Amino acid sequence: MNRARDAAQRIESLREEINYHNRQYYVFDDPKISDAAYDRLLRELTQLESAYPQLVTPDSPTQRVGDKPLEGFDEVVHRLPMLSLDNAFDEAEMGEFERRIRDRLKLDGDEAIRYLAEPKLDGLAVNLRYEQGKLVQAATRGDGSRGEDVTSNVRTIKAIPLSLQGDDWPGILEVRGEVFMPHAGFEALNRRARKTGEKGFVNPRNAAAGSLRQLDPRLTAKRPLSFYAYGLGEVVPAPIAEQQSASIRRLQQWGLPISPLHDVVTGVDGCIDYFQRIVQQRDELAYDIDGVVFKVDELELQQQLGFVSRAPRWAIAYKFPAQEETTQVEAIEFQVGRTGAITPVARLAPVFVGGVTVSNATLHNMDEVMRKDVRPGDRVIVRRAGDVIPEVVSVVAEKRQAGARRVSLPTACPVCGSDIIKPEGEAVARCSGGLYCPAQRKQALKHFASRKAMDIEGLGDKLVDQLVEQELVDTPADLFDLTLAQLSALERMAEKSAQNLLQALEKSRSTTLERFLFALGIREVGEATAQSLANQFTSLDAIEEADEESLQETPDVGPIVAAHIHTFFRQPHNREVIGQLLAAGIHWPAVEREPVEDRPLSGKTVVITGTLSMPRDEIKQILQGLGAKVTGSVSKKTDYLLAGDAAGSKLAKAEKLDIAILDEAALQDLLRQNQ
Ligand code: 9MJ
Repeated sequence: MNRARDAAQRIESLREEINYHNRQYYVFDDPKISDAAYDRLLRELTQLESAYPQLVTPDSPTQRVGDKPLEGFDEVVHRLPMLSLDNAFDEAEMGEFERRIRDRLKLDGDEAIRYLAEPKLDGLAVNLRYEQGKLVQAATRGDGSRGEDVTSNVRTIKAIPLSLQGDDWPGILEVRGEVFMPHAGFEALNRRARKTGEKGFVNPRNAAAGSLRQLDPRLTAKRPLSFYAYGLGEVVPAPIAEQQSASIRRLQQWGLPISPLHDVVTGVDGCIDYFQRIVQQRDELAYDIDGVVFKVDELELQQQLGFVSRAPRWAIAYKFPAQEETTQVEAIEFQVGRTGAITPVARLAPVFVGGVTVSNATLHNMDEVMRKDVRPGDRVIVRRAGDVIPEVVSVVAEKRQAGARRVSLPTACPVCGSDIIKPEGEAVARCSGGLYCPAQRKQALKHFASRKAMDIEGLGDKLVDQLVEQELVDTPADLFDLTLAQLSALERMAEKSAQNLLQALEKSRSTTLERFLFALGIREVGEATAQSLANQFTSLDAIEEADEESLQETPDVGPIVAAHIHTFFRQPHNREVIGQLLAAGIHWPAVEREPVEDRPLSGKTVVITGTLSMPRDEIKQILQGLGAKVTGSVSKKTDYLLAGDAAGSKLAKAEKLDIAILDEAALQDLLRQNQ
């Protein structure tokens, strides 16, 4: 008897603890324990509940694993319609939105309107019904009046509380929000799908929709879905607050996650300012958003404004330019990169996507062309997100014309005719022509001249193309033999520009060892590796002569990279070009660094995120000066995350992995201590 009582107590406290950690993770974005420790708690609870099945309750955290499969979804009639949002696509349309509101409310000139602002998630809208604090029903939006009952599936989403926190919630509370799939989960899901030969999902939105409309909740339980609340349906007794902002904050107190990026802004200027801020952060967010939503904050004013057809007059979605569009593939061609990698590229009927006109999209490699089965003439979905290269997402299969033929990998390089080699098990095919291939030569020269390499200002892509095509330049060393007469004779090259270029070449002669190493374009030797090599060996001679074993003593240089470096320096041609470059006067100061171990961040890997007071490149140099290796993404190997303002997914990941977070003040302290 006593034992049962102890079990009941322990079960209760485990549930509280698990729910607390769920809230810390999903609602406050501030996890307090590791995934492993969380799993241990859940396991203990599961074991106790199976020993005492009479103590299982529907809102226990163990009850999220998924019920039995359904035959189909029941229909749910929404007690209050689920509205959609009007859109604005530019500042003028935002201005009109505010004008309409002011006119309708008969506001005079100086009364400012306050708006709740939040990112617009690209997921699936749901209505969650809590009765007496317990989740009793979850429904999709459907047509706004009727949706589908997806309660069993929604119960598996850990971000959604099965019972509300506290005791001051209304007896009936309908919460509206968006179910979405964060990028990391989406990528993992697609990786798994590919491994088992399944198709995977086109984008996180489709993955979220597919997961929620899955008839077997046990499968939904395995899908990494999340949720943010942004509104209310039926509430009895109402109201719970006077402002939209206060309502969602109350939802947060009751354990529902809301967007941490929400804010209250004033007037259309405040809206535009907020929009710009979110645009800046967009690429760093852990999930897709397709715009920003503004809602008149005073609920009293919302009442007065009401709604037209299916959209409230008091809200608007200021949308980003579409990131996905459909267009036609006119041809599939093969490009040759710096290291000879052959990349299939889709030539497209021009289409406006992600804010620019796109007429080429990468297909990455032949495996990808086969997997997506893209053929000339197909209609395809093209995606351009942020600064990323546009890519073909998928083919619109229904629109394929009869007779559309697959392309195959050419056997000879389209530029130089050398054999194309695709090693067994590798996705990438390469032209075997090396620097004999003009395409590789051009790319090698472009890389050599680029900002982070030799930084030869004015030596752009078009100019390199001309120089190679007119056979004025074969190797990087030839650049330094160019004369004013040769340059001035080129197309679109005034004498002044020619002089400027010669000056830029002159300036670039004085460089650093790490830039020079990076500029050589050795496979797999990026900026960070070049820096490590320079630190480790301090002279070019030492690197040239190093065997693979000693190369591998360099931080982050493994056997593959070591082999690439070693092979590079064994090629007589490469040694010759290096000799010519040095003869042309390229030089750098002696690398005299303190022994690696002595600097404050020696051996430490640092990732930078968020907005800082200096350009990233400068901060990177400072960190490297302190001995750190600076990398792009957070992993278990990261020692510190330097987080500026509005840090997003990297910060969340670092916190999850228990990685030490530095702010800019901490960096300044380190610098002061080491002056
Ligand atoms: C999204 N999708 O993030 C609304 N939404 O409000 C936000 N959608 C909405 N609000 C009223 N943040 C209807 C839809």
